[in-house]
Amino acid sequence: MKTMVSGIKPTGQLHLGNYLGALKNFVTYQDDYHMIAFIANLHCITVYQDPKELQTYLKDCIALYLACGLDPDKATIFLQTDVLEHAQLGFILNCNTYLGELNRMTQYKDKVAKNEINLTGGIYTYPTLMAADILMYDADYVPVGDDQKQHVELTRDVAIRFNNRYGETFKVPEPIIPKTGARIMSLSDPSKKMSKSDESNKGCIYLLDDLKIVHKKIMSAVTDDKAQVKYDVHNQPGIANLMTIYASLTGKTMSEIEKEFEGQLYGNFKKAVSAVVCDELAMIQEKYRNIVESNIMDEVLLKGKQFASKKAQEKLDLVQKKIGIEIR
Ligand code: ATP
Ligand code: LTN
Repeated sequence: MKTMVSGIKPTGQLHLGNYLGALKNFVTYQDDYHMIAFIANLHCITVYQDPKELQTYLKDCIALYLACGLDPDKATIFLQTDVLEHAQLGFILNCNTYLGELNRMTQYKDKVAKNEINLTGGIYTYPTLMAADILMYDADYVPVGDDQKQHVELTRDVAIRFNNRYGETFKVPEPIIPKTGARIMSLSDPSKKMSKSDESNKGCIYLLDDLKIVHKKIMSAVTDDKAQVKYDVHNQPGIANLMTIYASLTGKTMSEIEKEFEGQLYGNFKKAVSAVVCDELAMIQEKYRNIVESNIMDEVLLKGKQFASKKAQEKLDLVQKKIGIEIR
């Protein structure tokens, strides 16, 4: 069985973009692949997090993994910090990555370009820790949203370089980007991706949002004055985004959706989008409540930690032997 590895940062409440771009696909893949899905709680502190809020986000994130359908009997679910080898392999990979490569990472470059203050060393070396997460488990594939593609490409380069230097050690992984839903945009500004750090809150649908609020957010999503439900990302980005959400949840194609809403007002289309989103979230939220009550999260994380730790210890040991830092 081929292996997939992916993680989500608990930097806030998970949103529809995380679900459609990543989590929903993890659930689909868990039947045919060994899905290793972890919570990237080290990556999340590369930007300051309020410790109390972080606790809430962490617990919600684990519960949402399960509520969205990840099954601990099929997938391996764990906390990144429960497997100490990630940070150590991250450092080793740092030593095999060039500054020029890290300087080219758009996530870091964007922050520099926006003149964000107090950028940390953690942000800069974020991609090498991510490479460690992936290479540790010999992942064949890495299912992620569009924004993470560049990090997976760097992971490939670092793996190839390491293998050339020290002999075959790492499997070279491939990113898997969903055809629909890889970049869900903000409802209030369709030029920006839907993000946990959305300041206005209006553009982002959180998986645990009250459904009345979800409906409101969708009904007030920014559109245009063209009065046609047509998939045209450049000229009608707001409508294209709503169509993407609708397509991801119904499995319909863009031309089927165009036909379905031909000649109809945007209000009708938005109501239909809201209905499918609310149905999906109602299901997730009900499961979420049951999971929180049942208290199974500790058990799930322990099982995941045990499995992942064994693999990680073996891999780190092999790596350290190859580079000669262990006394044998
Ligand atoms: P933020 O939402 O704060 O910008 P992030 O997207 O950078 O956070 P994560 O929450 O760790 O980071 O992302 C988890 C997964 O969700 C990744 O695979 C990412 O590509 C995907 N993802 C995040 N936002 C979107 C989006 N708007 N559309 C599609 N996929 C997304
Ligand atoms: N960088 C990712 C989160 C992440 C990840 C990973 C994804 C950390 N490690 C390994 C896939 C594989 C993000 O910001 N979304």
